Amino acid sequence: DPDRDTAIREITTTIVALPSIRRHRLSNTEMSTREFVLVRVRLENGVEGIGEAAVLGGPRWAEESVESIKAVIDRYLAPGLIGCPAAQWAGIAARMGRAAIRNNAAKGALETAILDALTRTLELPLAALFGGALRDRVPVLWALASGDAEQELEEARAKLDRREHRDFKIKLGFATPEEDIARLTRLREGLPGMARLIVDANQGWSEADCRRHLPALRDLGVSLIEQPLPGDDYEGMARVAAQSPIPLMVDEAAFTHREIARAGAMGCGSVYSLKLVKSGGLMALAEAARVAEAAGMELYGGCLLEGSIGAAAHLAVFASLPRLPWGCEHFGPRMHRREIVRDPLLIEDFHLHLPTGPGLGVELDEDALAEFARSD
Ligand code: MUC
Ligand code: MG
Repeated sequence: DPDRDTAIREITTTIVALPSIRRHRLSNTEMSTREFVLVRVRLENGVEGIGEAAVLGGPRWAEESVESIKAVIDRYLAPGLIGCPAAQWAGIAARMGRAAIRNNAAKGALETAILDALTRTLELPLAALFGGALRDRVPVLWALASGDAEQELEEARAKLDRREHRDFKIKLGFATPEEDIARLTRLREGLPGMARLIVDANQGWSEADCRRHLPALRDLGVSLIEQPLPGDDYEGMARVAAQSPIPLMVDEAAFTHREIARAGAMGCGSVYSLKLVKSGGLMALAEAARVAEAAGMELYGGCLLEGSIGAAAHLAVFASLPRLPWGCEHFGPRMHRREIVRDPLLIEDFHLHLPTGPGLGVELDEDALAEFARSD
């Protein structure tokens, strides 16, 4: 009986803390160690699946923290899923929805692990569940976020020289807009090989800041402005977008399908950043892409600095999308000094390559996991 063989037997969670290559700054948070929750799901047939629940510098990018994610999974989500057949993912998502509202990173990692185990059992790549991969690699940008222009120039030049990244996302909002523009100018001048220049203010600018500084961003050849205003200021974003010569990208403003539809209908932006931690599941992530496109937004493959496990999960969906004009930003696997997988994802020729093999296509490194599992 396939349903009995693929019933969920056990779910475990581990908080992992990996050292980053450098401090990563955002308008409202920063991190030097990346913490996440590893979710492991074992089926009755013995097959194990894995998933990654990401946060960024504590409960600051969104409300979830590694501690809350672990507690919500262990106490509220996991018990109701024991015995559920892995192929019944719609029923599993409904059960999780009844057990806890939001908690999207927790739900997303749990669903990833279940679908990984299911597709490993079926000996299919995870992308098969989303219609199959339409591409085997996705363009990938690199984020500059130390705030020190000279360090950022050196970092970006190394990426260009190694042909790993030519598109860059510059994090703004932890300095004044004037300081940000000076830093951007320095980066633009110092990096003639840069292709796309994207900026993300992580809700740190006001509407007046946008009015004052959009012309300078246009003169610097900025391709995309991500979430300049607070996520709940739909009216402000719509006013800024209406007068901006540069497309705006909706990030923190829209998690649910209804928020995406509303942001699109109100004209808050013309690009949407897809993220597992916003959608709360890979199935919902694939749906979010359809909703965003139907609401008039182009698609961008967003991240929350996931490592290879979370990046592979996103890639399974991204690879199946008919259109992904902005590529993705899953540079996370290169933000760590060490990873907990044996086969970190490959970045080559400015693209992130889809792993091969069944399921997610990445394998846990138990020794590294033991080393970096957080004990407290
Ligand atoms: C965000 O807001 O986009 C993704 C890349 C990065 O540098 O920060 C994150 C979150
Ligand atoms: Mg963002």
